[in-house]
Amino acid sequence: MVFDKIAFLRKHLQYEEDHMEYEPKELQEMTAAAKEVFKEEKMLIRIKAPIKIFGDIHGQYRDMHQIFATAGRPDKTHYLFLGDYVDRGPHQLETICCLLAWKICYPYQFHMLRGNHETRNINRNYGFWDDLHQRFEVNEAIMLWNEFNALFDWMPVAALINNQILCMHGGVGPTLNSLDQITQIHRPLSDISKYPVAQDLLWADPCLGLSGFTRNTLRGVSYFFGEDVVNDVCKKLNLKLIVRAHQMMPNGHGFFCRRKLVTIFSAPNYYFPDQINMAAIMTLQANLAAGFTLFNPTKNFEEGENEFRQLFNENASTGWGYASRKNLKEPSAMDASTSMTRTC
Ligand SMILES: [Mn+2]
Repeated sequence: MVFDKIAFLRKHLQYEEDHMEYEPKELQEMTAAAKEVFKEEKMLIRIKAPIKIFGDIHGQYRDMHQIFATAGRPDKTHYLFLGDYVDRGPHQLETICCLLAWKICYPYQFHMLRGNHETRNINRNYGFWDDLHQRFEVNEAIMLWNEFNALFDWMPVAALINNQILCMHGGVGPTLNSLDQITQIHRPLSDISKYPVAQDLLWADPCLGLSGFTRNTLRGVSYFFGEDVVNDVCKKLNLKLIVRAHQMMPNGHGFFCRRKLVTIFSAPNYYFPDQINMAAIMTLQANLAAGFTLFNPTKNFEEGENEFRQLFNENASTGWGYASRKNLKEPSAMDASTSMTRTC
């Protein structure tokens, strides 16, 4: 039987439904179809603006749909995703299935890069395996986990927008000297540690106050890189900007190196219950003018209501609404510094 991609996509358009039932066979067929689509692409995909860019999603299915509802459905809008679809969040299988459904149906306007969580060592231990294991018989779970990871081995690791903006999940390492090096990475890429260029694209982090590279002690693999590295890489590869994800940002995005590098993070209220963070996506217009849209978490409606009540009560007592604005968290691009490091 031929995989019915339209029916599979339709299943994921019911936004209010965040738990989906899947047959192992349909997931096997879906991953096989998705793998064929990725095989048609290069390790470095070359795409054009206008485009909207997502950072990490990590199984936050409802939040992802909330962003689509505002930013535009993927059949009407060009998207680039910077990886980390699975692990940690509440609806990992739904998230990766929904994204792959869009990818299969709209391969030329829906672009997905690989994140460090789309690797076996990581998604065995940080949630995706457990999600599969809880839903399926163990033999089916093993088969599906292997199929998904075999598919991840074919995902591209970088994107170049209008020949000027390089996008990846993590960052850059000391062995990256040309874009051809990325294109020449052999696939399927099952052991990322054998390819330093790929490993750094998936794992590296920027670091304030650093010159050059140092071992990435936060991750245990790859490097931290300084602002001088961003300037050098942009010059060497003829780039205007580097766009990456991989680190939680309080306001969903953060600049580094005088806006030559930007971090995007699209999972609001991510993982750390002590800290509320917004999600952001980046919009690049055809002329490469950049903008950011910030999103509150979908699950925080009650907190918003409480804040409103508090504001209203204070208004009633003082008579002036603006006096209480000090209590509201104002989004600001400048305080979303990459010195804020969280592993993602
Ligand atoms: Mn990551």
